[in-house]
Amino acid sequence: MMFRNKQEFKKEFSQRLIEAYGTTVDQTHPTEKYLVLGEMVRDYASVNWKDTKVAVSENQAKQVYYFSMEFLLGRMLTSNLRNLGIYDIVTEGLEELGIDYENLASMERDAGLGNGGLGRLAACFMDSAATENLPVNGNCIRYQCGLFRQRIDDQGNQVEVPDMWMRIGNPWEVRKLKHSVDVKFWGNVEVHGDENGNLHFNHVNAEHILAVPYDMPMIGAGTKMTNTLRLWSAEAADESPSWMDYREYLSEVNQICLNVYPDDSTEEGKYLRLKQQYFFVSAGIDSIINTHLKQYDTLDNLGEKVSVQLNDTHPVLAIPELMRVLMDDYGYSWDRAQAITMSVMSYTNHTVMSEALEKWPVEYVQKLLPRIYMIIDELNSRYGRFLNERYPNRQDLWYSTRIIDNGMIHMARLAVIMSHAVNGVAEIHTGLLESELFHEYYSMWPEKFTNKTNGITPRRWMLYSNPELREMLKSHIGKGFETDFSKIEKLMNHVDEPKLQEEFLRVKQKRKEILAAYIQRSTGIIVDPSSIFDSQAKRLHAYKRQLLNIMHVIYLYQRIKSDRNFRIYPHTFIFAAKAAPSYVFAKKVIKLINCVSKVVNSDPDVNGMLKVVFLPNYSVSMSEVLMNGSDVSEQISTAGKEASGTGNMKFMMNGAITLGTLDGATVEIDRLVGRENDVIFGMTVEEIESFRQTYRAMDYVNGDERIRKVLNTFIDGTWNGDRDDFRTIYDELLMKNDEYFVLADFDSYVQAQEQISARYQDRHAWARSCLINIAKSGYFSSDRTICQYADEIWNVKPLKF
Ligand code: KOT
Repeated sequence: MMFRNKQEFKKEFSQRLIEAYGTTVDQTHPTEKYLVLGEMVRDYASVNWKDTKVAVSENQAKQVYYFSMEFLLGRMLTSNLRNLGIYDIVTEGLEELGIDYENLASMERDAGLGNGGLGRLAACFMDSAATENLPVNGNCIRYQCGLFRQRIDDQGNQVEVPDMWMRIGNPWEVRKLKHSVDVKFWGNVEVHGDENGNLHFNHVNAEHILAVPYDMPMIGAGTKMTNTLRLWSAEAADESPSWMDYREYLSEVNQICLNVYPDDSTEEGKYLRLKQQYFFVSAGIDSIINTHLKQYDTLDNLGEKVSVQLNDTHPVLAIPELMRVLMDDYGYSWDRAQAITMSVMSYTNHTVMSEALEKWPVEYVQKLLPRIYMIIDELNSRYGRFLNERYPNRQDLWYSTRIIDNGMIHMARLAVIMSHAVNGVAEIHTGLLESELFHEYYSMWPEKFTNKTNGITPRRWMLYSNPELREMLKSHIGKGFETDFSKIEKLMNHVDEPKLQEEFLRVKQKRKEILAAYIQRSTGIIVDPSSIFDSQAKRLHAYKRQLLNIMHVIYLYQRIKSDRNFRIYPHTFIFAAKAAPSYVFAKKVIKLINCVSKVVNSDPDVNGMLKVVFLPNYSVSMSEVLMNGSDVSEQISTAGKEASGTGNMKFMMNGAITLGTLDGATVEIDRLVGRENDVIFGMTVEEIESFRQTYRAMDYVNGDERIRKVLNTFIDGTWNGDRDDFRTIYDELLMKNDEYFVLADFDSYVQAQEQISARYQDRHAWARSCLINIAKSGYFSSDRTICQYADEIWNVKPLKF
């Protein structure tokens, strides 16, 4: 039974606890209480979940499937309770039972099924789609361990430890054994011709793996819409392959869903990643087909009733897989199968970095997925014939755009050719796709390309995690913005009110105190909440230039040390970042930040002016405290490299000032808030392009004493007594000529930081800028983004029931 009020909740909760654990309520552990509460909430949502499925089917609504290797959900309890509108009943009920809700909520481990922005975007989209009544389902892997948990050792190194996020159980998922499907690897393909001259393909001697789905409800805010995130788990089939010892088979099966992005530096590791990709894609396509056939009994209308969004290239094998099913299992001709597939598929690109563009060696795909390879090869040949007909004198086009090139399968090329829509994730990024990365395709098919600037769910990222700000806004602009976030712009009418400015500063102070307490709990470092909290939180990557940030810190430290009269406004520099386990340079930068932190924080000469904090184990739930407790948002990537960024939006929505380059969505933030309300520095994309040929990092060392002094500390043992430890960083800047223009932008960055300090000291003007940032953040709600996908790519309408 569904509880309708506090009394019923208390009764059911206590009863369920006793029944589940056979002990008194008092004797149960907080993790047990969390689990039982989570299960109750899931069951509560199940009625809407059922109603959603019925409504979709009765209305013959088009369904969207968001295929993504990552879903960085974070914790779900608070978000689910609030979206369902039962947060007050539950938290008050618990209080009356003498149970602290926050303590219980903190038992939930983040579902860290991903590594960065791309995965968090997928999670924001699920929240927004349900809220906007759009039938959008997720498709991913049920990773037993997330990415990894990050520890920092005594020397400041990142150490990876297992992230056993499901140890206490996952109350949100429901195992759906009846929807299991069979996925085939290895083996070979037998071809038979029939009397009509048609070919039949039979995949034999394969390794069969059972894909079992676990469904999680994706609950809309203030609506009944409850979509499904389907996570696939690999289990052993009842037969092992004839050519494999059954124990070897079991261990192969267990590998598939073990963790996110397994190390791919070895051949074995590469096969495993390819296997993961095909595993969740094949299972996902199979289950789409089964659902569709149950309702329509034909696949002729698949293109009208199903859209698949490919979140970068990791799920692009869905394209040949759908072709395979249509042709081999349901007898469609090549041309029909291709037309249907193209009308179903669309592709989002998230990076222009060449090393991140996926390519698979032909022989890997041939061996692991023999039939899929045949289809890709045929697609490539047909693409060649198409080019020949349409551009007979353009051999060059073939060489630069073919799917199979130099023994490698280019997944992004396959995606662009075979999708009806291709999008980038911010205006500048989409522009670069059109003019650079995909320019040949763009000139052939300009209508395929669209921009969909990213967004973030305002619920998790502000309304639920920053109640102080939410209440302040409510009292000035009314409640409307909670359900229609574009209404937050009403705040523009109030930004000049000194009273509101002061109120905002108090709210920010409160959030900074909460962050300060978090910092002390997780690092032992005591920071001053009246100092400027300047944060850079994102994956560690050379192009994101955490190095530029820490070099500026070193520069400040050196000035303080060398000039007794030098004063700066007290500053706390906060970093949070995970580095890929095999990314040597990124790990060095983490170590450098930690070593600098140790030296600076313990130096009495610094006299309260400077603190450096590295927060270990960056995660969604950490961000919920970090972003709204910050004054300054560091978005300092080399222009042209950050596709969009979404952290920039989270900081902005909570009233932080962006200190950034004109890159990704920061360009759009800057345009919306105006140059008086952010601090922009550094070279633009155009400047970098024209400068690249002649750039000599060494000139900046010779020409700038500040840079010279900072760089020297990388080779003189300043930070930990070891002269060689940070030499790789030194070499990257000088021997390898500073690929990301850190030195070229250094002076401009120092000036930008000086502007921040100056502006911060005019408290009213600062608060006014923060309020304008909040007021203008409506555009960055993922509710807006998801509606644009629905209108402009998927052609799906909200489903009201
Ligand atoms: C990872 C591996 C291969 C290809 C792309 C990625 C990737 C890109 N992972 N995360 N991203 C980020 O995606 C975000 C959401 O669109 C962007 O805001 C951000 O700029 C990307 O770096």
